[in-house]
Amino acid sequence: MIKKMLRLYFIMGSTNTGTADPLDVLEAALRGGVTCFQLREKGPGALSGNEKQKFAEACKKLCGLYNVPFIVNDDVDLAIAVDADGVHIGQDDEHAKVVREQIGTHKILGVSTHTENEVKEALVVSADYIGMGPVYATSSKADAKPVAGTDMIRTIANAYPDLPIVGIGGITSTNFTPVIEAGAAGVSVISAIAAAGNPFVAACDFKKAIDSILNEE
Ligand code: TZP
Ligand code: MG
Repeated sequence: MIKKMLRLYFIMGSTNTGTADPLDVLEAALRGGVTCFQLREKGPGALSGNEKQKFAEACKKLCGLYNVPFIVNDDVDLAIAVDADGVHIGQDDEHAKVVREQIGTHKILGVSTHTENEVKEALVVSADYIGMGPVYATSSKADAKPVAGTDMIRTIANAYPDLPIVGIGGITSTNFTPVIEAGAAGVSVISAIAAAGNPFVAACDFKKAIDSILNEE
């Protein structure tokens, strides 16, 4: 189930969509077939407080209409307040063990990892999936780690064949194949959809391409 959810994992905040309305972009992405959504509200101009919560509620509602899981990045309190389907955290956020205790076992927990040790720690707290990257260069994350390619994804996928892995960082509909071939269950993208001229077409084309590689609908 989780592996299928990771297939085309769209990440967005209100500052990632240029002049387009972020809720319109999210709706277009959902219509186009994204399989999971993460609200990642950060950086200059990001919403906070009540505005952020209202935006999260609107995103969650849209995701619900398309039966797509709604995940919140970093902000565990917000995830609990809006009853999100899950939380995604990085290595610099609250420790995964604490987050798992806060959200319980019914919400999805995703953890960004870069080394085998980080993966092992994520497994101890029963992370439902791990993110790995940046696979390629990205301009969507100011403090992104050096480009990692697909080697670590391959290593981890071989060592833990059942672990759902999603690749991230600079991934597009024309360069994602090596990520899937390395053993990732899917790819997560910000700009390939959020900054596309037509996010609906971008999501549709991307989804078709991934489904054709994974040989199922
Ligand atoms: N973590 C590693 S790279 C990245 C995050 C959140 C940004 C991915 O954005 P894009 O536009 O798909 O490269
Ligand atoms: Mg984080």
